[in-house]
Amino acid sequence: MSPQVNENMRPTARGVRIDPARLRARLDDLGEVSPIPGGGSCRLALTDEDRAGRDVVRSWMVDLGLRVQVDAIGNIFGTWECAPGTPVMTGSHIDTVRTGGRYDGNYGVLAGLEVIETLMTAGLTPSRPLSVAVFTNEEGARFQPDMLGSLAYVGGVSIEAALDTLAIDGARLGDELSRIGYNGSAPVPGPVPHAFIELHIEQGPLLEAEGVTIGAVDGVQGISWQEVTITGQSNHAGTTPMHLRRDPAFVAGSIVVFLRELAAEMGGNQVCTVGKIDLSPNLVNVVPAVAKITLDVRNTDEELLLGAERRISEFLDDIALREAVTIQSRRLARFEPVVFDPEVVDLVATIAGDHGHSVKRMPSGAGHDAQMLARVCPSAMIFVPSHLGISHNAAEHTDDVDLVAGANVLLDSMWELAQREPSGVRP
Ligand code: HGY
Ligand code: MN
Ligand code: MN
Repeated sequence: MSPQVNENMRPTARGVRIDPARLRARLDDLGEVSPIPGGGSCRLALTDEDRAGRDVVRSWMVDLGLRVQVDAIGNIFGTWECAPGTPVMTGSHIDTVRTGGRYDGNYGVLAGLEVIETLMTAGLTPSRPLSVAVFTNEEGARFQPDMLGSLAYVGGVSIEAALDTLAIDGARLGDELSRIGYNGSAPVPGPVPHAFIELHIEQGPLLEAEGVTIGAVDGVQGISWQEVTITGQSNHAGTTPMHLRRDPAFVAGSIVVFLRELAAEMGGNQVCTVGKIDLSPNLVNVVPAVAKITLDVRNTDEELLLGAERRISEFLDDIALREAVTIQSRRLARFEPVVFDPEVVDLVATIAGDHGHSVKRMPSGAGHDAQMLARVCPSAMIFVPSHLGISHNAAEHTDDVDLVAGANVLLDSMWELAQREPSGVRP
């Protein structure tokens, strides 16, 4: 379809549509970088696998003639300098969890490149530059907190502190950046974009269950991550009477059960997860000495999230006494709920409707880089359905028709945002 242009209107992107095969091909090519069985990928942040993914995406940016910059925390930016002014930015991440799917993060980055290539091919020039970002360590699986690259980009953490962050495997973030060659020179914090919009799979079941194609995401729930270290007494599994044990594994298991029961009692959007349990010495016939577990606690309401944190802290104090163990807690991440710019959310919903799609306004259960950019510029997100809500799993899937629908909504959203005057930076 050719762009709908008439003599007294600037050509708009409406009617221009992305190339589904080209987007599909890039998703599959990137998905094949460090593949895991089932169609996913494993590219933990700043590993050799992440470097390989970065190199591929950067080469696509260069092929498109974009200005490619890497900043001091390894964020990569490909900018189409087609017009003067501050860019409209899109993007996401390409680092994955160990069991990453093909679309989490990758889709938002590659759809951004697809939007630019579509406009270039159609001979349409937006009113502002368009930029695609690849943010470092969005997942937070190897280095905590998550969204560390975009957090540093908006000045939410100093570059010095970010570079000194230690991985779960002990590596220092700054050393890993240098090792993989992505310790860039562009400044952190970085320049404030005109607006930011991120396209992402929902990673939850709602859109598919309700038969809705596009999510106009109006915010992100609050996130509280902590590492809890439980120290008891290592002992012989056969000779130590039960009443004499100081067993960290039992305490860890009790915390898992408590979190499940707390979430059930609170209901609503409350979610609690123990995703990582490490026992030492981790042997069949030894009562452990130490258990280390991670707690991931989230809610869309800050007061409820604070209440959940208080309940957990009280439980830890109580069980430490009961079981004669010591418990230390280390905060890994804490982000309050974020509300996206209503005008940008409205734009997404309007454009999706113009494209003939059903739309649902909804918060995001997952954290995203957009929640950091929302601190400095008008930001929002576009969701497409995840099959059965599965994500952080190689079985993650979104139908091509939905991937294409989301990318076309991104295209028109970026085009329109480029036309708009800058609004005040969010308070
Ligand atoms: O944990 C999250 O919500 C995101 O995937 N980093
Ligand atoms: Mn993601
Ligand atoms: Mn993720």
